[in-house]
Amino acid sequence: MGSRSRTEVRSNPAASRFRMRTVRINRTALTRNTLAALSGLLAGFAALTVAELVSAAVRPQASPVTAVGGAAIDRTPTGVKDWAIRTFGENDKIVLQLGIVATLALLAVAVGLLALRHRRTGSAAVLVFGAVGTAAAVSRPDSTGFTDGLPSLVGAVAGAILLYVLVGRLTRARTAAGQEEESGWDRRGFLIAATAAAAASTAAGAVGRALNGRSAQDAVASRDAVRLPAPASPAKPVPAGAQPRVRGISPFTTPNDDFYRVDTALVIPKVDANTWRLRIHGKGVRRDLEFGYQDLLNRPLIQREITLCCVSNEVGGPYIGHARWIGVRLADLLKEAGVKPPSRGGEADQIIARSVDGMTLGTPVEDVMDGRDAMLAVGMNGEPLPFVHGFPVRMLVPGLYGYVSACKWIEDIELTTFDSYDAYWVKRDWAREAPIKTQSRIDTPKPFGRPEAGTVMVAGVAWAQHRGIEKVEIRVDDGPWRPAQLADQATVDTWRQWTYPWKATPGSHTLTVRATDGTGETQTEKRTKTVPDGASGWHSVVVSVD
Ligand SMILES: Nc1nc2c(c(=O)[nH]1)N[C@H]1C(S)=C(S)[C@@H](COP(=O)(O)O)O[C@H]1N2
Ligand SMILES: [Mo]
Repeated sequence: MGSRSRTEVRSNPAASRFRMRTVRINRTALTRNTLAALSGLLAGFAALTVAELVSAAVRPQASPVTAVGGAAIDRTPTGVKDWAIRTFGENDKIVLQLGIVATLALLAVAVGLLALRHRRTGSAAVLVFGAVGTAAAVSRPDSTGFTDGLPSLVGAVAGAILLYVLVGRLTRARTAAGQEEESGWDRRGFLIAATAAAAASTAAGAVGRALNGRSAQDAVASRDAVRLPAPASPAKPVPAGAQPRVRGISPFTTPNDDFYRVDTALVIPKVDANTWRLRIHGKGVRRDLEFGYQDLLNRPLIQREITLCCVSNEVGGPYIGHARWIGVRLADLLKEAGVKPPSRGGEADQIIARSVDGMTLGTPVEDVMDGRDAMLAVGMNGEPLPFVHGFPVRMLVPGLYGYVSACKWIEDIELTTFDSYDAYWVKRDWAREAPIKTQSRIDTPKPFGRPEAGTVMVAGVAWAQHRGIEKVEIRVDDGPWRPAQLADQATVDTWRQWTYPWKATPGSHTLTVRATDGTGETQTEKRTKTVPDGASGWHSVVVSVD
């Protein structure tokens, strides 16, 4: 393309020789700094993509972004984590990952600029970051040992070498006196090395991604092959009257795709049901038990309507959902293992459920064995558990917040005591025991809605799992509390919909709701934060009637 001759065009008769030269040196310095920054980015990219490739040989979870991200989640102060869940909701992990990538990019640029000045120090810095990734990966709770450190380690070595080579092309052109010569650096060599590195990294990343994806395929195939047996104990049919026909009210059953998700998993665990095992062991266990997935399906299954709720749900918040679950009664398994509840002299008062990603959740043994339908669930709304909701098996205990009961991707049940072990969230300021608080929510009208004067259908949900809902009341502005109309209650473990036909008059109005549970206790007006054991207070909505 005749590029030589094109770059030789230099015609700026107005500029003095001197100025020409200063400008060119500055421009060269600028170019070299830019290319050094680019070298840093390329080295970072190479480190991550090589790590991705190596992680395919180890485990996908051992890749540095996942490991560092996981470590960051575990170290995030409870208040910040709770804020992130509330603010970003289901997107909190994407936000975190973008944050990590942006941080890494900034560091990479800094390391590139450093390397231009101190070539070895720059490469050493890459190795230091690699060491951080290695340490994070090896110390993850689900780490399988030192091999988990390999992706970060090998990636960092690749990145360090690449940075050394690239910056070498930029610094070659020093004269003996140490002066920089404008045309001296190895432009061609840099371009070739950089292009080759970018291409090789992209390829490594693509192959790594593909291989990591393949390891999930067995899990996907195992889920596709599941045929859930008919339950030995079917759920009581949900009465038709449980679902008022009001636009804007939450459906009684939450479709799986709309079901809220709260967990710490950056990569959703894809567990192969064919190799999955669950162990039950610990204090007061007379016979250790171990099951495979099919062993569970071969047992008598119970099917139950259960509403699940997160302790991070603020008053009026969205982290609640209802499904029809199918699974094995957990109390039966515990009895088979010889476990007795504390009230009957059992040694253990706490169950620690562990997931394949190292999460621990602590549940009172007493609650699981008091006759309620605590289960190891395998199905949700007629299908095998979706991966995000814990395939192949999760725990559920009606009446308890998810963080003390609903372990997804469960693989181990250990009987222990509350005195001797604190589970993951308990170490992070949340309460040891957390029954669900009585709550109610106005679904429609929406806050700041503009309904027309006349009869407006106010409607929503109320819940007090395992106690049931006895009454829901509505207050308009500072008026008296008036009973809402309750939909049929499916069971005490489910939420209950309600409606209230309101004669709306023009102007701004505040609608407030409160519920009374099956024990006759009315939900408290006192507002509390979600930490440590769930928000309390009344939900209100301000609307402007036209
Ligand atoms: N393995 C694992 N299980 C977990 C969690 C988690 O972070 N990891 N989060 C718990 C919390 S806080 C809640 S509220 C429920 C949410 O279940 P869902 O995502 O299926 O709605 O799962 C629980 N089980
Ligand atoms: Mo939760």
